[in-house]
Amino acid sequence: RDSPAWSPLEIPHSPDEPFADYTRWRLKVSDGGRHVWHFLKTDEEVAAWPQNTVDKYWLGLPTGLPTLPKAKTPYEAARNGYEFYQHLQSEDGHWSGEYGGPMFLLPGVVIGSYISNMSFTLEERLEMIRYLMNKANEDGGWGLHIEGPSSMFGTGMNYVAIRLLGMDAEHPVAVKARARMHELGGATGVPAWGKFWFSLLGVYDWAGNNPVPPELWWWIHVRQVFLPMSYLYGVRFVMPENDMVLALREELYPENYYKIHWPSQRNNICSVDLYSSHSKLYDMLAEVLCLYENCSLPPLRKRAVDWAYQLIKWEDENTSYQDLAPVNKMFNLVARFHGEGIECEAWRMHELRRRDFMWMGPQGMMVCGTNGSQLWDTGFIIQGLVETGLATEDKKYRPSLLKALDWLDKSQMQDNPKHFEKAYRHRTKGAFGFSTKEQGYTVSDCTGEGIKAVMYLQNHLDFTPKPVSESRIQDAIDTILSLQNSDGGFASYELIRAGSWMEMLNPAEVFGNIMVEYNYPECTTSAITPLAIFRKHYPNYRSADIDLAIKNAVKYLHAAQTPEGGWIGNWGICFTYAAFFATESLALVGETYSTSQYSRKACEFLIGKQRADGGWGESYQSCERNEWVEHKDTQVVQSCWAIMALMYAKYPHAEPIERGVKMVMDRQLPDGSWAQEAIEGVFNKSCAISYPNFKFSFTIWMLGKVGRYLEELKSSNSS
Ligand code: LAN
Repeated sequence: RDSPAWSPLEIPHSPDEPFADYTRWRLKVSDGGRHVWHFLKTDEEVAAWPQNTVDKYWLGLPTGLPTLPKAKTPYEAARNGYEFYQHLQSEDGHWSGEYGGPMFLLPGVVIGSYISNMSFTLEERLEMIRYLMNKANEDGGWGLHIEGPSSMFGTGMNYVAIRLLGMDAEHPVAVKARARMHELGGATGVPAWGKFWFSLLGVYDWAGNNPVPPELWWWIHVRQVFLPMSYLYGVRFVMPENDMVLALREELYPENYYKIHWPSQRNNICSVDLYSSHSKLYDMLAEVLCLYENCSLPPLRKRAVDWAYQLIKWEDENTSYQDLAPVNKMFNLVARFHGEGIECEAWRMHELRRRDFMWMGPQGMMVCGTNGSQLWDTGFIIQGLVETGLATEDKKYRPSLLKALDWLDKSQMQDNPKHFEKAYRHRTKGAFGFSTKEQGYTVSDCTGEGIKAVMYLQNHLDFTPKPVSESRIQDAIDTILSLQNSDGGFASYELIRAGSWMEMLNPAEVFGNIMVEYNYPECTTSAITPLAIFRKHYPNYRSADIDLAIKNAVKYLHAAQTPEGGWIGNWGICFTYAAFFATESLALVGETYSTSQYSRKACEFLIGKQRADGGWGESYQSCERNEWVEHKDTQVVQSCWAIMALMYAKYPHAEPIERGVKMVMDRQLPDGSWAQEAIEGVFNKSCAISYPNFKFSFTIWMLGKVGRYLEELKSSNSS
């Protein structure tokens, strides 16, 4: 932070043109799908490492891919889609992609790096600044996510980030952001995680934070984030003061920093930011903990802090220093920096792996929600290709499928975590994670979609080898079964370990439903569909367990359906996403439009939301409010989910489906691709997150299936 690597930069006033030559960026893919963007400095390097289509596409440069003959049928449109999308497959067989959206991740990476004395390259700094300039709202501030209104969390955190990265305080973008921040009341009212980062940096006082209690049994993300927080809070870490820190103390607050009464800031949270306000219970607990903090027993505190440090180390080692997500990663880094300094393995590994989260997009460099969505994107397109028949139609796609199988083979975890039960981890033998094997966390639905893709490739195609043995497939099935909760549903990373009353202790203010695991319709479906496929191919393995698991899961889905006939989506937006999953589960047990009231209600719910242009469109606000909120525009991806849902439900009327299909086909571009529309995903009710590959996987999948569906419908209607 004292080196030239953090010195002030001259920043142009407009972010429209790249700050660092876009023809010099390359995505390096290694180690089972690891993503790192490199900027090539010399012409020799550029000549030796040409830019490929994957680089160009994600950078927003012209790909030069040909114009295709216009599709006349949905199937042709799907084929055109894959003609394009095959070029985005990485050489190791997976599909890579941007995974941005949240606006509190990049500041964590920047502030954490700054504190821990890590630097960025000049080009990374320039393009992160440019990204923030591009993502600033009209009013000068930033939101919780790229489509959200300016909030104190977004504005405060990104203001600090852009300043640390080298923007001058008098740059018009900084001036405008600062004005917005002061209008919002100034940084005293930043939500808890902002208070925490600012305290580490020395621009907020620890006394203005609610105590961070040591280990409580929470949703894994909250647990893993609060773990390093409790360590850092326990030792009251503050980085040494410097000019930047002094300047930020002036800039962040409309009032005099040195006169702020910190203890009364603990529960001061800007109203724009508030999604889940503190419960009385939480506020009371915080008061008690504050009293405890005044008289905490040094030996007890030391034991607690040492134990927290041990758990932090295990988390780092279990995940090759990528950790569960970039939030706990950057806190872990600061904790390790505090514990061991910079001349150590931990610092070096954290520095190296930080880059796995940094992604170059057309508007600059961002930080992704995880180290990528490799498995998730690969799983869906493979299922799409096999189910539609594109996989077998043309021999020319075979290499692409073989490469994907090879990647999936290498991505399955074959062992339990190195530090297992003592680190409170769930089993991982046979599991797939959301991104890469190295990241090392099982997710119920990722294991499901991953093993489904493997079985599709190995058991449904005749030209593929069988690298994933039967016993490895059984391991995956065992992992899935181990994740079912007693009421039949599936959560994300673990079993539900505590009651939802824990939500009363939610301290994060800007998110909802974060304290414990919940059952999710999406995860439940992704878990049971591979069980059903497995049962067909291997009827002798745990078949009674599988039957029961499916039966109980469907019971859970019945109970989770809303009175209107939808399901609330938790990871995608929103009702169309959840319907796509839930109707598939119902179909597994023979529940369709004509046989089941649940399925019929789901269809009627969806049909009721179809728009005049034939498509569907809902806003991310559906997830915040748990009720359907129309988007101003129709969305291709959501339309595909809705049509897929109608097909799973065997919806008997062709006309609405045909209109939806036409809308999706009309939006296909001449090269077979689709343009990026609104953000697709969500988490913790309030934060939207991008899944740009969905516009390929779900269009190709839906269009490739729907032609046959409509034909069958017509022939059965006429007979
Ligand atoms: C993800 C991304 C993938 C997502 C699905 C697989 C889609 C879902 O079906 C299960 C949950 C999971 C794995 C998931 C959980 C929460 C994540 C990791 C994220 C949404 C990506 C980013 C988010 C993470 C928590 C971001 C950091 C924020 C905190 C509140 C700690």
